[in-house]
Amino acid sequence: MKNILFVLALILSLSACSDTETATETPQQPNPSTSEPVTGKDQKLTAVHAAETIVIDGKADEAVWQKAEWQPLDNLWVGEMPDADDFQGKFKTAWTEDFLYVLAEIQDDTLVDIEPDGLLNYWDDDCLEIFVDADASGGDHTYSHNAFAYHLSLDGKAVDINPDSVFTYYNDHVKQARTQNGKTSVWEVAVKIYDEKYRDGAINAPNKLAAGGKMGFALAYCDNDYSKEREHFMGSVFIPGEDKNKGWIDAGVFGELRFGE
Ligand SMILES: [Ca+2]
Ligand SMILES: [Ca+2]
Ligand SMILES: [Ca+2]
Ligand SMILES: [Ca+2]
Repeated sequence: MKNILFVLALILSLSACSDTETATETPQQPNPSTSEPVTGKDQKLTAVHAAETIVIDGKADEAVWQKAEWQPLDNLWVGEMPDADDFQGKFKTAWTEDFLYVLAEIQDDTLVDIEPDGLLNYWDDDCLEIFVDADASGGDHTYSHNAFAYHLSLDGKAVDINPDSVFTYYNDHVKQARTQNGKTSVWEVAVKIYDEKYRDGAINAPNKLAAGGKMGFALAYCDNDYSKEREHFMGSVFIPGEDKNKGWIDAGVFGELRFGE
């Protein structure tokens, strides 16, 4: 009997030891070095409501632009990370009932417009790209109006792909002006917000925006200086995975933009 009790005591003691080891081997604290950057709709931005008229002239004279905060354009989507002389970008957003407004300040050492046809390889020219998903649905928008990806060219055009897979000017969706001082351009843009009900060639009414509402949104800049194809594509949101050039395909990678007070 003594032997049995001894064996039982030994088993209990070994079992306690084992539990202690397991507990110490399983850290409960998250490891900060493995945390991922904020991505997609986890990126929450707020556009400031503009009480006054915003004059689209490439000058941030309006009071709303003083109130709105700069957001960085610092996520690499294509190419190699540019140094500060090559590219730097930041932006602000505002809204009224009729428009989403974007103010972007871009520093780019060389401005190029090498594609003579504005509807061909337009992403290889320097251009600002505004992504909008009116209902924040996410999902594929490559050949639909589930979301829009407006490429704003240096000469003031706006291009996206229509549902028949044709590169198309949507100049009447966007009012834009760009001022330039040395290597710094300021783009001031008003975007009408259309949703998936938009029909090319028909008369379409843009959405009315309201406080508390939200949309999918991202901004990007295609920077080319000397190459046949663009050298870098820098975006406002982190896109996980190897292929980060997904904005023109998948509205699910956009951030979320709320219409604030
Ligand atoms: Ca202005
Ligand atoms: Ca550059
Ligand atoms: Ca949508
Ligand atoms: Ca450039």
